[in-house]
Amino acid sequence: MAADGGTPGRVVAIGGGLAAVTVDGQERVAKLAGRLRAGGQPVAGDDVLVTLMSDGTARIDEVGERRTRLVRLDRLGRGEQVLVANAEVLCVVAAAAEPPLRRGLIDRLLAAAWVGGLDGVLVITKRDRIGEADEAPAAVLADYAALGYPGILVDGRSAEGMAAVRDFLGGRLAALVGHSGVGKSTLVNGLTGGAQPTGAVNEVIGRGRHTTTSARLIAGNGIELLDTPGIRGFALAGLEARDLGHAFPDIAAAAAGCRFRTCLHTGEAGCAVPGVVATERLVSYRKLLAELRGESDPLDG
Ligand SMILES: Nc1nc2c(ncn2[C@@H]2O[C@H](COP(=O)(O)OP(=O)(O)OP(=O)(O)O)[C@@H](O)[C@H]2O)c(=O)[nH]1
Ligand SMILES: [Mg+2]
Ligand SMILES: [Zn+2]
Repeated sequence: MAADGGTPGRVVAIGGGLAAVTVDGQERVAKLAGRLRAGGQPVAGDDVLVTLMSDGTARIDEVGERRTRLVRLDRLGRGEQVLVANAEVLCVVAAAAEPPLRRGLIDRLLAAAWVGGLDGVLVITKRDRIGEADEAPAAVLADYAALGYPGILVDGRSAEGMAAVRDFLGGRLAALVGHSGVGKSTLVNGLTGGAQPTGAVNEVIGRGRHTTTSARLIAGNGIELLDTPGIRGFALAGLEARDLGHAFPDIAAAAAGCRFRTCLHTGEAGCAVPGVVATERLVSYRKLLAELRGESDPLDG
């Protein structure tokens, strides 16, 4: 029974067919209206319209238009899966050590940021785990900064590292994304003051797990962040193979020199990209291109 109608709210987490939503600064468990269950389900970060029920719960009736979205191919490889909505920044988190830093996932996620309209940035954690002489993470940061993706290297468990990330994000809503164990939740908890999940969130996504299992919007200390579960594989979605070059700023710039406007930079005559674009970036691009063209399976590695 509806006690109210059309109240604006925000999705904090989704799980088990339910949502935790903030309405007027209060978290509530919400059901999804029937037509939303069929498709177009809300995700963490979504603006929604809810009906408040007399028993203190709510029902989500409408999902607002998304300003940005982080989207990937779903696990069956059939459709798109939106992970979070309305983040301004995609903060790719990688560790300097444990797990080892790999560029492939970084390139993938930065391409997904382009697809979804987010600014891409990079945070490398576990600075304390490498020696002063290890320049590899700094070199990675310099490479991406040159492409227009700023980044920092921090010890995410130190007050200094936390303050650096806070300044770096500058009050923008960031979604933290990366492999499991890189320190996303450590940063989110540290920055927001370690706010414990409310009853509503616990009811929706379950309590007491160390590893993050669902995306979650967390607010505290005057900052809001989207924490996400560790990513194993991330298959790009939401773009055509012919547009992939636009998702790589270095390739997009170099492509102006290609003989053919339709050049896909896979060995065509007169291609200007090899030699200009870093080999590792080209490898990432070609791997993604093969996946988007259905020549390799994005979900088996
Ligand atoms: N030495 C060191 N350890 C860190 C740092 N940041 C995080 N850790 C540790 O790394 C482990 C994993 O951290 P989490 O924050 O849970 O990692 P996560 O990215 O949220 O992992 P998932 O939720 O599984 O995706 C924890 O034991 C943290 O204490 C860091 O900068 N330095
Ligand atoms: Mg986590
Ligand atoms: Zn080319």
